[in-house]
Amino acid sequence: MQKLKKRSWAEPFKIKTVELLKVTTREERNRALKEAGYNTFLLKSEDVYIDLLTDSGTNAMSDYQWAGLMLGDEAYAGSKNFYNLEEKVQQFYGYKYLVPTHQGRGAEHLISQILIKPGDFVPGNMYFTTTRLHQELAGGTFVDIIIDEAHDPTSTYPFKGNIDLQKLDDLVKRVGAKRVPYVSVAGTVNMAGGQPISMENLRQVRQLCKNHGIRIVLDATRLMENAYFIKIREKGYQQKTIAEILGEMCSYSDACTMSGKKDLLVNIGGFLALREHEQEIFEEARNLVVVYEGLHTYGGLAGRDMEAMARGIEEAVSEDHLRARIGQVEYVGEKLLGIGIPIVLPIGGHAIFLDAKRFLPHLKQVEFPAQTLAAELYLESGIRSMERGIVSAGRNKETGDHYHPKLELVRLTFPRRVYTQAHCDVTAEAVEAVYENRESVKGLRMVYEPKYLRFFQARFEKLP
Ligand code: PM9
Repeated sequence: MQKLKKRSWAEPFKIKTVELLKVTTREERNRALKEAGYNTFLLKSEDVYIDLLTDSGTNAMSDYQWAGLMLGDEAYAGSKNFYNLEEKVQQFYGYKYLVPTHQGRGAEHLISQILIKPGDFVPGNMYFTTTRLHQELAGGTFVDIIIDEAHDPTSTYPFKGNIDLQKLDDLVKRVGAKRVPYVSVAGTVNMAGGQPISMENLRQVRQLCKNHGIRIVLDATRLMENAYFIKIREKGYQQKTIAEILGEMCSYSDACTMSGKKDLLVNIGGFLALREHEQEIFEEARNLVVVYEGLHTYGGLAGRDMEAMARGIEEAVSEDHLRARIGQVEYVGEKLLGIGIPIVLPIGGHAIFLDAKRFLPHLKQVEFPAQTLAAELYLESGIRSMERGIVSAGRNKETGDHYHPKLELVRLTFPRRVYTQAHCDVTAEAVEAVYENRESVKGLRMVYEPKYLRFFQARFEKLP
């Protein structure tokens, strides 16, 4: 008998309730896809079998979180759920001040409006769509200072979310520290493939910023997952708890923006949080939040949403949870690698990223290979994924030209605690089926392009 070598990850939960899925025919999917203009964001959810569009707001809440909903204190002001959330943010992230927002971009809006002046430069470890847009709307210019390895899908460097200190230093020398309001540091880096930043790098960035008097604003959306990667990959962290690693990461920042819809296991919610020395910025943020989101003790959320997020923090910081969450993504990634599918390496935290440039090498980038591949995967199987390439990158605001990102990817994003291993197997088989027919796949042309964040609503037609 063959001996089993590896101990498997497994979910540290059992299933209490289920949501039934609709299985569609190819003909129905073809019709749905045409109606959606070949944009998976425009598909109706009921026409989707396995929904790997995003891990944002699509997580399954626990019975503990659902119970928390019943404890929602829906007072207009001073809800007890706000104070509970504040306490959890202080305890696990170490930020004293909390400003709740309806989701991550609400927090990005506030911090961008407060800190960025027209003409400023905001360096970051690769752009994120909503983050960069808010920086630009405030008059700033985003500058990518991530290490070069992050733009190479074949590099197996374990911390591809790291910042290139030389690039940061060069920028500060070129434009002057006064025109750099903060460095925007994400962990993990979504557009690079869910890649982590190392603690060592973060510490060095902190030192450099300190020397220049520049703030660090963390995008803490998937920081728990980043902390897990540090624990398993970085020397000296194996014996630390996720909470300790998380706390240390945040200690190298001045503030964070958070989309609670990812790490924090909820369907809606976010916040801006600031360290003790940032009282002035906090006062401004809690003044501005009443204009755009809601009173400073709810920020666009119901009391029950804040309670679910507070309880989500407690569950998300569990190592067992993270091992299973990241283990599931790794399971799919290894399966795909085993059948020769080109994916971004190393396997990231929240998603598998198919490398559309290598998957469909006969398509030019302006024929939207990743958009095409996402559409083909849906047609084949009813599995919904997301383009993360030239469409997501948008246009240069000065020249009006498409950005041509090096990474042309399709993201298979795994909601937390939602899909089973059999769903993972079906997904890998569907990707394989598309891969086998890849040579016959034709590209797309864009026929409608909205002004902001075009990937959400753009429409396409098949090229003849
Ligand atoms: N991320 C995602 O699917 C949802 C919207 S974009 C398709 O990955 C980071 C790192 C994110 C993020 C959202 C936001 C914005 C900020 N930072 O969606 O506004 O991944 O809650 O957060 C999405 P909200």
